[in-house]
Amino acid sequence: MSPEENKRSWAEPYKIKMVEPVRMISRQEREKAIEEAGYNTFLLRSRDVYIDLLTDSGTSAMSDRQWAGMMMGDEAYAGSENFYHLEEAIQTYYGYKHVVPTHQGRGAEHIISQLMIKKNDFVPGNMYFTTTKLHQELAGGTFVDVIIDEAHDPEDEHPFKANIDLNKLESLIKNKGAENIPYLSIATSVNMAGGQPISMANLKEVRALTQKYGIPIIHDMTRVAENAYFIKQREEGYADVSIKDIVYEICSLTDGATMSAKKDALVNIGGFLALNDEELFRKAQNMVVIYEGLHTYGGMAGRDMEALAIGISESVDEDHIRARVGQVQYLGQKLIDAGVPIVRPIGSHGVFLDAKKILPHLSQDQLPAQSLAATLYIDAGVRSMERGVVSAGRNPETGEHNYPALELIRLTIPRRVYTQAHMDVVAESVAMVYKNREQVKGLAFDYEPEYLRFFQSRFKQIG
Ligand code: PLI
Repeated sequence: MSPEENKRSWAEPYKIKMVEPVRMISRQEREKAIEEAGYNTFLLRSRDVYIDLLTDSGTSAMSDRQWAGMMMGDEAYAGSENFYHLEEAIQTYYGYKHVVPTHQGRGAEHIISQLMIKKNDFVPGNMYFTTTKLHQELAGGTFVDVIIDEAHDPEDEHPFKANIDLNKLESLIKNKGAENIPYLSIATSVNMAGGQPISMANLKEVRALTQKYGIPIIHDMTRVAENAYFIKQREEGYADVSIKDIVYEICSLTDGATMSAKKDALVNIGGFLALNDEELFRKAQNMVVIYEGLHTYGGMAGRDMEALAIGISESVDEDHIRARVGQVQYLGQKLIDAGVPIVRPIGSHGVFLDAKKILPHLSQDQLPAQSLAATLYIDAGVRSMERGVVSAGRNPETGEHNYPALELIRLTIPRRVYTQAHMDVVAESVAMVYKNREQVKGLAFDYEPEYLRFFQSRFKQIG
């Protein structure tokens, strides 16, 4: 594209064929709703939400091709035709040899963790993800963060904040012994860092280092196409490489993958574990029948697998990914222009507000991000998600809160769902909340479940 063309306005590469009405309830009703939800946006009813930016997981709009695929569901218990379509799509676009379907990402995380991690193992990774880390811990392992330091600084403009710090990784291997490190857990487009990418150069270096010690790499490929988009934009030598080829190359540098297909792959439900090692695959295939379903459906209906096979091909489409990440950049830039502190650079799947900076009058024990998310909902019915101390949970040994450096709320953009006008409303609402930030009060836990507490905890206002 010429520089002039690049400057011209552009629009979504689709038109809308079906609509789902949304409604804005009154401020008084919103105040009541969030109080009844224990100030936890996960506990709101979706009918009370105007613009739902809780997550991009399973909330995207499927294409007409995907819906047509849904009608081609082969709901046989065993050997569904749709499974073979899915297997072929995964082999074609990602290059992994073997596929174990699961109901969603955490189903795959459960299986790989149980199969590969033994008690007292260490699992290094480029920042934790909630469900991934919990499954590693439940299998007896300890997660160790080996991401570069820049990832923990919301203001640092490093273009590849998901990169692995090779020194941190190698000293872990030397200290703990390669035999106690079952695999390196690498995520593309790191969620908790703000949707930040890993570079191909770093991935290649990491591959060389881990190969030296015989440590395999398991790839959390939930948002791999979005990571590929940033590589194309930012990394030397990739401007003219297709997203499809970049995705394939990333996968080729790893030994297996867990996938929550509810994100990149544009479906409302689904996931898989992909592996190159035949023996490990056989074990995973055997295990999936215990926890998920037969090895040719793994918790998905035939129609879900068909929609997923089609979604995978659409996820690497150049126009799609440009519009998808472009919409996130549009919202992020509006917030930067309004002076709101957000994680920089703007991420791939959402804009992350820096609650520590916005609410300096609250300590991390007063749960600033949780409180900010509740306030934003009250202002305009916009639902976001806490990604701070509540999400980080407790240290399983000491029982103390984990205090992450990043105390954020995430405005997560579903794919192909909202318009630019919705983004404008969100930006106005965030700017309003930012203006009145001194009035935001802290929160304290009222109820706290044992696992993944951010989903179900309830809070009460303090001060
Ligand atoms: O929600 P699942 O079980 O399909 O997938 C778990 C999962 C694994 N890895 C990553 C990077 C994720 O983002 C992820 C789920 N994320 C959610 C639900 C989110 O709101 O970001």
